[in-house]
Amino acid sequence: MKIVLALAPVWESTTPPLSLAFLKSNIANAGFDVFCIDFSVQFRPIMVSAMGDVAAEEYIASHPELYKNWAKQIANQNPDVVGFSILMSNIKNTALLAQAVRDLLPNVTIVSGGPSLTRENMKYIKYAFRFSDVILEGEGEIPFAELLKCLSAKGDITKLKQLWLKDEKGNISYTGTAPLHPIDNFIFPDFRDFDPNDYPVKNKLPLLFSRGCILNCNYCENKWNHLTQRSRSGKNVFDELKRNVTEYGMKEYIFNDDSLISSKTMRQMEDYSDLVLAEGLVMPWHVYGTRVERLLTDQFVAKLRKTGMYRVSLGIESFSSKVQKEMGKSSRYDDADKCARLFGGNGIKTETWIIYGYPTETDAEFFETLNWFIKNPKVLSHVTANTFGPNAKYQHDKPGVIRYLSNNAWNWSGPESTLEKRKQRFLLLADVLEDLRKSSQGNFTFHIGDPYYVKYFNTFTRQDKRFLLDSWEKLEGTYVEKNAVKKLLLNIGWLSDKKPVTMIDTHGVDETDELNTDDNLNLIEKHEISLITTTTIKEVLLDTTPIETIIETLFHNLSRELYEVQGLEDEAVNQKKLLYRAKIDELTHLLVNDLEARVLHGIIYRENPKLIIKRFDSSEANEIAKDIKIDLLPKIRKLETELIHAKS
Ligand code: B12
Ligand code: SF4
Repeated sequence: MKIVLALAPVWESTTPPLSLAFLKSNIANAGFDVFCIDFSVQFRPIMVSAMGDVAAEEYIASHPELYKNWAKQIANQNPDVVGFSILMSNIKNTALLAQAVRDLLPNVTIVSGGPSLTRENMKYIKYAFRFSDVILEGEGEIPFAELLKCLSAKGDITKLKQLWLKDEKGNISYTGTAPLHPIDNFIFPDFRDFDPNDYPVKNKLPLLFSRGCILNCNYCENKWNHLTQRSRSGKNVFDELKRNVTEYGMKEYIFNDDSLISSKTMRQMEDYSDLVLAEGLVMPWHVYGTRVERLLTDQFVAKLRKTGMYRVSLGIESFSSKVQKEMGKSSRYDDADKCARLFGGNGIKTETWIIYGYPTETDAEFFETLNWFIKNPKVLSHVTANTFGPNAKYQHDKPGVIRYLSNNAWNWSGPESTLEKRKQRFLLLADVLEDLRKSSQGNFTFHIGDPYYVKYFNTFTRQDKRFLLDSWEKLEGTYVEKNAVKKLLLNIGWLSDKKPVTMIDTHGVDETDELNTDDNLNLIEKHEISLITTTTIKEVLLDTTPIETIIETLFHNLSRELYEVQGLEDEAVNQKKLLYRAKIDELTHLLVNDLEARVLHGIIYRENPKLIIKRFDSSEANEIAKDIKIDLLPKIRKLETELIHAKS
């Protein structure tokens, strides 16, 4: 049986992907012929110009030649099974690619896996079933091999564990969890299918010392993927290092661990370091992330430095003990301060992540973090600062603490964190980081994202600030416009003011909302939500724009949005969409061309909201008008006068 494993963009492929490499070696070991393709690295040169995930998604969706070409690369291998590795940032592109693969290979079995596909993220699992036959939850090395064996023997896969399956009626069920395997038992990752020349640093490879983390911070999905931290033995990691040097000519590496250093790994890391030093396999290495660990000693860090460690990324997040505690961290101010100094003091470039605007972070607590930066200008070499985003994990662990004020990802409020406060804190933090950068003579850099998710800034000059403030103003304007549209929709009877109304912005919003197109369509049909992005209808409330223009813009956008929220839905959804579009066209036509209907939809609704039950049929509305004895003529005259007045 032939298997192709693929990773679709967008994923910043700074090294070959460990997920595919681990899966390949372990299923090949079970007797299968496997080939890996990293499409995200093929897309890398384009991604840079396409600027990030959303833009990249739009780019790929509008360039079918791209994903059709990727599908051909898969089909050329003539696989029986294709395995896709799914992340939040590539799920939509994977959907396009998978459909193109199915077009070429109708009998292929598609299996999906990856860190997004856990039961807490059912939206992703449902979405992935649009293109997958089987979904595997959790670590794949052993269960994927078992699944392939079962498929090739035409066995009963419902007996296997860790699988999500969909029956003929569309019901989704899980076959159950299985115990985790010791990582030392896995075959070392196989990178032979990846061309080192495709990656930014040619002889750099990823290594993994452990999986998972001992903590359970309330905004981190780590716990949904791994129960706790499991370490490999130092000897096992060292053997892989040696193999990488001899077989791949590796000259640099990164530990891709979630949180490298902890009570679960320190002893093993000592063993590893002793072996590295004894055998002289010293080379530059750095770490994707590690939390603040109280057990750290100067001696331990100095030893790591000797083995080649040159950079560390610390998950400090806040220098306020109270905020750290609320987040679920075990560290406090003193630990964070000590940890940063230990690495910095040993000549290791020390970077940290910072979160501003945590829901309960008070001004005073924010200033504790800010003041640490002001008082310690020389300890860190880099800071990545992000506004807090109340993700699925946070809302699961801390229900009811924050409230979304609209469907815009940035528009939420917590007990101590309002958008206004986040804006102020961003500006203060960005100014301080910019001062540090300027005075550091090249020894300090930063990467800070604003609370509206406009952009990441590596500088914060006057020009950057002006650009940002302008962007914020525009966004706030759009928000006002959207509220105006909402009112217009209410007036024409499209929405009911009895039900909660949510506006969905299909770009740049929490992707999970966007994914569930079926639910969105149902909600729209029940008039609970509206799907709108940008319109220029600020004047609606002021009645200064001709109603025709407003309606045309509005419905044009509405139908376009519905059309664009695509992916590869099944036939039923497509039919529904077509039907819905037809209804919109019908309504647009009525409202634009039929003055009477417009009056009925607009004015009658205002006068007697309860009576407008059906909005698509002007004759029925006429009946209603007769029933309640409304004399239409004066209303029409009034509207005409308004229109003439507006036009003049
Ligand atoms: C290293 C890393 C990076 C590096 C990548 C370097 C590189 N090229 O290797 C860098 C710094 C670039 C990075 C960036 C980002 N990352 Co990152 N990253 C990681 C990290 C720590 C390790 C990835 C890894 O190597 N894992 C080891 C492999 C073996 O594990 P795995 O991928 O989960 O695969 C296993 C299973 O999931 C399963 N599986 C996976 N695929 C498949 C496929 C099939 C068919 C099957 C059956 C099974 C299966 O089997 C595998 C083996 O057991 C993970 C966290 C983690 N521990 O996974 C986050 C993680 C992948 N990153 C994450 C995020 C959010 C990001 C960023 C968006 C962060 C940001 N805000 O900028 C960016 C992405 C930017 C972009 N657009 O690409 C999230 C993804 C969330 C999600 N649900 O999709 C993760 C999970 C961290 C987290 N918990 O939030 N990241
Ligand atoms: S310490 Fe880091 S990796 Fe561990 S749970 Fe917290 S945020 Fe996640």
